[in-house]
Amino acid sequence: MGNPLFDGLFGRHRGAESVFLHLSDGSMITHGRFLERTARFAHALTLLRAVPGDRVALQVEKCPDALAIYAACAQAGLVFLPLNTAYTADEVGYFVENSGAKVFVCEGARLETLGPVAERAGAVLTDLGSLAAMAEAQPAEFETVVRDGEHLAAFLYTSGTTGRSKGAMLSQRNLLSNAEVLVEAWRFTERDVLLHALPIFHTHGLFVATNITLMAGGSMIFLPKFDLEEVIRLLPDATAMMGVPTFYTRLLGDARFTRDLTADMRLFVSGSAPLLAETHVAFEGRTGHRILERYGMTETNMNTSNPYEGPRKAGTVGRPLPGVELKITDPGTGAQLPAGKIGQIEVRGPNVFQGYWQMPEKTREELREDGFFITGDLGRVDADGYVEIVGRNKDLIISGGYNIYPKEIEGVLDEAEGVLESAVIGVPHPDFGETVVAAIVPEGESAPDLDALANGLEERLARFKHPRRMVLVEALPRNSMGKVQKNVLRDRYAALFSA
Ligand code: MCA
Ligand code: AMP
Repeated sequence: MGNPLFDGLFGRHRGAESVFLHLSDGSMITHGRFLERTARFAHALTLLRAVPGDRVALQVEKCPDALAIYAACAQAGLVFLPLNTAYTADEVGYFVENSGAKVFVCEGARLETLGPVAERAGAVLTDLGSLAAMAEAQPAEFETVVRDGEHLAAFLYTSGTTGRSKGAMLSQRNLLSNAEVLVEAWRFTERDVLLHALPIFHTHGLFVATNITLMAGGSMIFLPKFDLEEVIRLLPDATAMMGVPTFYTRLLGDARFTRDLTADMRLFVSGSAPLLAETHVAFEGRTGHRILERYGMTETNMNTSNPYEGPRKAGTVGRPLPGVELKITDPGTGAQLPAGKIGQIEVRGPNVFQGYWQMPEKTREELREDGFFITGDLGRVDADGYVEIVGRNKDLIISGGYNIYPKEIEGVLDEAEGVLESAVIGVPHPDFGETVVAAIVPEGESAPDLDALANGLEERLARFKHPRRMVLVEALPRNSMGKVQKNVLRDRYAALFSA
């Protein structure tokens, strides 16, 4: 009995003197040092009385210690809960409380604001600086807590089309199986240098990018965020990059992004949002590289991928990964549809999560008894077995790779003074792919003050969720059943941000 996730990520490169992280200031951290840091944090969390199975929530800027805390959770059998740094205290409060987090790690500057949040939730609040200082004084080895594949390793919250966010419970086996498959599928080795510019509070930057690199014993150029100048400066030192489509359209917008600059790269991966076929084509024209597009979700990690060898088809997300079953079903009846027909995408495999934390009903709605998970995405499978995502059966906006649920924003707007009701939609945006527009129906004769309305969102919602435009309308378009016709609004405002 060991600890499958921890052993899988560190087993082959324990103590290695090879570099794991190249940091922007030119310094480096080896695999061996990273493992020591991990052990020290595992001790520190244990000193804070976190015991196996407890949740550890973390809302800090991207840094090596945040990764070490993730690894420490795996080693100490704790459940890691990373939170977007853009979330307001209101938003964070829900996650910490709902998860029953034992420890909550935040930035020093937010200690005061988050104090009441942690207190309400009954979590031990510490700032990263204090935790790091505590860790520093601990031994560099920690006796790895024994776990099996079914034990939980992480909670990631994902909003819903109705109601509050749900904590997707991911087991050790969910994370490990997907990393193993992807290392193989994308041919990662210890010679790889991954340019890492994604946030590490989501599946893409944490489980896909980091787990794969750790498992392969490779290294990452670890940037605090996507910064075009830095990415262009450092690309020649990298062999691979993972990004959301916005990364690639921004790169294409810069004349310095050329075939020469990317000559030593072997792989560009895109995901989290649809990559336009035209971006795929333009990218190949400019660099000679065909972006490898894959498809995943918080609840499932990665489901499908275009092949490493073989045709990477623009506008598709490739075939199901080894071990993953995928079928297209009728959204009404759940019956499987024949090849070529459009329907909802369902997936099953060792990658599929364990359900939503303390929400058995929500879990039953989306995770069938036979293990198939209803993704809420609409697609079809072509004659070669490639999956094409054609739309969503869920009211969701994906802006720059961040998921935004209209329902959540409408809830806040509808409570505001002077607003009778609202409808939030996503419209095409040249940089973010989609962006948020709110149609507002005033309550009385006089129109609400839109600036005041925008200010009112500040404390409630992370800024990336704020509508980029609010428009006043007399009434919302509705069908004969009284349901708001968002497609009518989307058509009406489709060109608001056209380049
Ligand atoms: C930042 N802002 C945004 C976004 N990001 N607004 C809308 N959508 C966004 N994605 C806002 C900020 O609130 C701020 O607003 C202003 O833009 C500038 O902020 P800054 O941080 O400088 O923005 P940026 O650096 O230009 O960020 C854009 C970005 C970033 C690089 C595209 O959003 C990013 O790294 N996205 C990746 C997200 C990701 O990892 N998704 C994976 C989810 P203001 O000026 O008003 O204050 S995992 C997933 O989906 C599944 C599992 C999968 O398949 O991978
Ligand atoms: P999240 O809930 O953040 O995990 O987002 C998952 C959703 O992102 C999926 O259900 C899809 O709608 C979308 N997504 C992820 N990868 C792709 C892709 N390559 N193309 C289109 N949509 C994608």
